This record gives sequence, C-alpha cells and structure tokens, in this order.
Amino acid sequence: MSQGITVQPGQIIERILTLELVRVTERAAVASARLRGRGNEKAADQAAVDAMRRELNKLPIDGTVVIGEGERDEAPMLFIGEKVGNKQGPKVDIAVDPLEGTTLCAKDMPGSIAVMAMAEAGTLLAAPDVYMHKIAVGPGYPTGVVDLDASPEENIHNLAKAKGVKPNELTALVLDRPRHADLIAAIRKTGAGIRLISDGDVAGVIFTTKPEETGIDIYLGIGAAPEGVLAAGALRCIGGQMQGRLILDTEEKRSRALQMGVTDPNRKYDMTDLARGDVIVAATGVTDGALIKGVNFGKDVITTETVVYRSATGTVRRIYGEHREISKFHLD
Ligand code: VTB
Repeated sequence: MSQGITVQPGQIIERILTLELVRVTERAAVASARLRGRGNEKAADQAAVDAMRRELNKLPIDGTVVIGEGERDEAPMLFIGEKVGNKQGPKVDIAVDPLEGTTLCAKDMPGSIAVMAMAEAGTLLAAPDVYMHKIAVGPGYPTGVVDLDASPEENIHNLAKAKGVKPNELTALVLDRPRHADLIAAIRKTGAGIRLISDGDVAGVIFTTKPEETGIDIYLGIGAAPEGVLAAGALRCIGGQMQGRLILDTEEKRSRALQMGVTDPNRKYDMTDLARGDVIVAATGVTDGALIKGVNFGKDVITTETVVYRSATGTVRRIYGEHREISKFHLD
C-alpha cells in the first residue's frame, strides 16, 4: 500500500537498496551498542554517527542529508545538506537518526535504535531541529478520524467510536515531559490509559500500527521534528495517519525554518507532506525494545535485529543478522 501516492516508474528506489540500508543501520547500532550503559550519551551518539556516515558513503547513491545531526556549523558529520554516497546511483534524500534515544542507550534502557530513511530526491520535509506537535494512528481508520487541531478529548472519542470501543479501552502513548501535563490530564479525563515513555517517539509512532501487539492506539504530543519525519516515512509504508506542526515560537526558529523552505510557520503537515515520495526506512535495535531486539555481543558472533519498511510495496521485513566477520565493525 502506498497511501494513495502514485509512484512513477523510475522514481521507485531500487529495492536492492533496502538491504544496503540494513547494513548501514546495523553498523551504527553495533557501534553505539558497545557504549550501552556507559552513561556517556555523546560518545554513544558519536560512535553511531561515525559508523553510519562511513557506511553511507559506500552506497551507490547520490544522496543529500535532509534530516541529520544538525546544521552545518554545529554538526561536522551528517549535517543537513551533506552529500553522501559514492555518486554512482540515484539522487535521493537521506534522513538519519544514528542513535535515536541516546539517553536510553547511555542508561542501557529499552528502546534505543539506529534509524534512517532514504527517499526519492526532494520528497522528505527538510525539518529544522525544533519541536513538533504530532498525532498518529495506525491503519484501518477513516481519513481524518483524528486531527491535530481537535482537542485530545475529541480525538480519543472519535477514535474510540471508529474502533467500536469505549474511550477507556484505548491507550495513548505520550512522552513523559512536564510540557505534557495538560495533555495527559485531558486524555485521562476521557478514561483512556496513557503509556508514558522517556524517549523514543519514532518507535512510539510505529507502535500505533499494531495495537493488538503493542497495546497502543494513538500517539499524541510534542517531540522532535526530525523524528517526526522519520516516523512519517515508516508510517507511509505500513499505513496509518499522522499529522505534524513545527513549533516555531521564536523569530530565530522561523527564519531558520524559512531558510530550509518552510514558508508557512503554522502549516499542518500530514503524513504525505512529511514524506511524500517513495521511501525506505530501516531501524536496527541498539538496546532491546518492543519494536526490535538490541545488539548482542557473543564470543564469535554479533547478532542484530532490523526492521525495514518499503513504501512502494508496503513490505515490512525483519532481518536477524549473525555477523561472524567481527572485524568489519572495527574502524578502518
Ligand atoms: C523526543 C524523543 C526522542 O527527543 O522526540 C525527544 O522521542 C524530544 O525532545 O527520543 P526532548 O527530549 O527535549 O523532550 C528525543 O529524546 C531524542 O532526542
């Protein structure tokens, strides 16, 4: 299912690249997993960035980073606008979060992942690193069943109706932040349950696609905008609905966004505005989590688990890797 988007022949990203993406996120995950539980978020993130960049540059693509580690002056690697790949291939947009959930990794808590998306050039929203209001539900609901501009109460009631259950049979996923106090109170007033997470809202949005497994019906709240684009990419492949709005509450943020092409600071983006074209998304577990297992270091083998999504066909693959040539994970 491609969510109503017609992908022209030739615009579809070669499916062979699906496996190449898996290699990239595997490397990043293994690199940061070596630093699990060391209490050093920066080092774990840096290890993931280095590994991801090295692998990306081997790919037969002419890639441009649109979601990265930051703007050029603040991020020496995988900065927004950086060219990646060996140039011998299609022009593509690249969105990366080499270590999503740095704190989770540093504390060896569940749910940190290495994640990236590759899309047809010019089709991923080049989002500045600001906050974003987000709402997401999984597949099978009428279009518009929830809306960013409706109240949390309305959204829960409408979703319950569409699912054929009472509001108190729904569970919402929300980032555990003081800024969500009112949101949490409003959701609880409906009787719905809330699962609070400390980090990791890319996986959080993806959880809504399988409520029967995850117990999560809806994602609500404010998270980081780059993670919003990655989550929308994955949701495009599986099905579901998502909306996001950048929080551009200062002149500085508005002008930064404008430089990246955001002309309407109040625009409500839907899933296909965030990730418009053909897209592939891969995520490898760093620490064990509900979405995927983390890296395991054995005596002679390293194991990884990756999930990879492809919008052209809606195929989701889980790839369990046993890596025996362990030296490939060492720096050159
Ligand atoms: C969320 C969370 C991410 O950023 O998007 C969060 O899901 C938002 O920022 O894992 P705050 O931590 O400032 O609330 C992350 O924690 C990753 O940076």
